[in-house]
Amino acid sequence: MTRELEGIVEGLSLSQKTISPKYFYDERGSQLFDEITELPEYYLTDAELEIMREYVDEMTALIGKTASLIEFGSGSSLKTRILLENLDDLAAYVPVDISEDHLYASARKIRAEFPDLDVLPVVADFTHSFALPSPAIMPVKNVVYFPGSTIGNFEHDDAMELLRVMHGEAGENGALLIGVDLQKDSGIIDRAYNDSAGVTAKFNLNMLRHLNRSYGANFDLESFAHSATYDENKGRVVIELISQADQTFEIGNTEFAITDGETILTEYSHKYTLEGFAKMASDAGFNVERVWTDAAGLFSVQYCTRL
Ligand code: AVJ
Repeated sequence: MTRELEGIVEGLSLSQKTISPKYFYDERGSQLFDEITELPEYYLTDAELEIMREYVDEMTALIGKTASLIEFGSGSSLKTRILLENLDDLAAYVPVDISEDHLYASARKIRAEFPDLDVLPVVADFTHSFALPSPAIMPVKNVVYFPGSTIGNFEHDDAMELLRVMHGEAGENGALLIGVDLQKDSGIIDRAYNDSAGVTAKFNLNMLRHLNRSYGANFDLESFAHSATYDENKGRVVIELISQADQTFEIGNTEFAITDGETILTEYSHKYTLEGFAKMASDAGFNVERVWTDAAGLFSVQYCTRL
């Protein structure tokens, strides 16, 4: 068994059956996620883009001259382009992603759009520290960019660990620019993860299709249903697939039984208060220096410097 398959089997062997959200993103899953970002109910992307467009000048002033921008993720987003268009004197742009194909494809596009920019992609699992490339021009500082509130996928201890990795990669006088979704009226959050067109349901179920196609599983997609509920006390959306029957499924020659109504946890999406995020940042060695929000106060982008 490959280590990846072992990890999947391990998660499905827990009393709360769990599959990591990283298995959402095969080609179809990435397409479905792009569709989610365009849904009227999915406020996160619109709000973050609004913030980037409105405050990019303040962001670039804080980032300063001749910085190296290190993006955690492949950097295919519109938000990254807004930053790059407005940062004309970067020492380098360093997108970091575990998926080599995805990373190199998006790096090629960025190079074509920004021919003067030193684009230095790094294939790495950014949840662990990794070596940074040396740009031709010596950077004045490193600024880690982590948009999209992807931090929300991580439970507290893992989020802390990730912030510490970012702290390490930022280095002396480095900084972090991060998108963080905020706690708000539960109806707004509920609708964002239970859209009326059913795209989020398709996205969630696609994880099983992905495991069937790439990991030799035999999930019956018809007999699982999408569920997303906001736990206000914990400040997180719990996204699950609910079995619609007593049934069995197989993956990597391991058979599992699941009962009618039992769930497979596929994702958490944590929502923060400004105080809650500031506390985590400070525990990881960062000071939140500036917070921007959209006009409706749904989402935040935060500039954190090393303490
Ligand atoms: C990419 C993790 C930020 O939590 O909102 C969207 C993923 N899941 N709809 C999120 C997601 C269901 C998204 N993140």
